[in-house]
Amino acid sequence: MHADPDTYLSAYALRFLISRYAPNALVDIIIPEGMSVVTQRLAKSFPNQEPSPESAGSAYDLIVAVDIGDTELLKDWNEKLRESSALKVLIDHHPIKQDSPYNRSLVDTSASSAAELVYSLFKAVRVEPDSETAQALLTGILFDSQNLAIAGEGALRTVLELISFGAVLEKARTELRSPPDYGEVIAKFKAAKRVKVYRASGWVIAVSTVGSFQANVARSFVNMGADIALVAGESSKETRGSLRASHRFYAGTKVHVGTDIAAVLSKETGYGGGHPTAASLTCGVSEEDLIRDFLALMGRLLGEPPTEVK
Ligand SMILES: [Mn+2]
Repeated sequence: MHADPDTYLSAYALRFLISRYAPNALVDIIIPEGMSVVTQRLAKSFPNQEPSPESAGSAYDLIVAVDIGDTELLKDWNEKLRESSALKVLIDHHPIKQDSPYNRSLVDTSASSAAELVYSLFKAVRVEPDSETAQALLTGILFDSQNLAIAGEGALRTVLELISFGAVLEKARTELRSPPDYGEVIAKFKAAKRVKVYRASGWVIAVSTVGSFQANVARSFVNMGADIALVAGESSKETRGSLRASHRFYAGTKVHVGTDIAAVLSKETGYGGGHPTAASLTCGVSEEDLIRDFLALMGRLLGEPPTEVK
């Protein structure tokens, strides 16, 4: 998993906090698996610095892990973290694992972002963020809270305080907006032109084919109102399929697109799996056969064979 904006900008603000608190400290931000595309763009406004050569390795006195979710995401740092004699602190809003290697932790799963937890540390040690750091934290909060749509009370209170330190809401929104990917736009329209819509037991099923961006296309069909969508694309050696379903579909049918569909359809000739409402698969049959098998499976799972809507 590449570092998302909440992860990176939380670390960015922590560097400021530690530097204020301990002005002689050398602080490195280490990103074990690199940055996501949107984080890379944000890092132009909020730059990282090369890790100091002195501290390459495990010579740190303090290691703070931020917004990691799962220690496996730390890759080779997993081992370094366990072996290090540093004080190890975890700041996260994901649930903590059992055998956690940390000495201290600030974990609050009700927080909608790690950035708001980092801000609570500023308050705890009475350090005021400068306007740039406040902007970084605000941007992290907006990213993880889907522009505040799923923000909790803590995030909303934090946003107002960050604004009082000079953060600008509109600037954060603008920075998070990605320019459209032309290839993706074309893939969506091509697939939309070829889409077939079925109904079974009241649910709306969309299927289509396109050579790339199958996952994005399937998601946009669900955004258009399909309850479940399969988008397939075949190359010379294999056929790939992406599945997306609405939360309402999962809640209403308990059909898990990863285990009940992707894994089942790919069992004989490939591999596949995923989450309850998002999954993908690779298999050895043609895209037409994959779609036919999918519709037959949907008929069994929903108790009624899908009928095409003309
Ligand atoms: Mn986060």
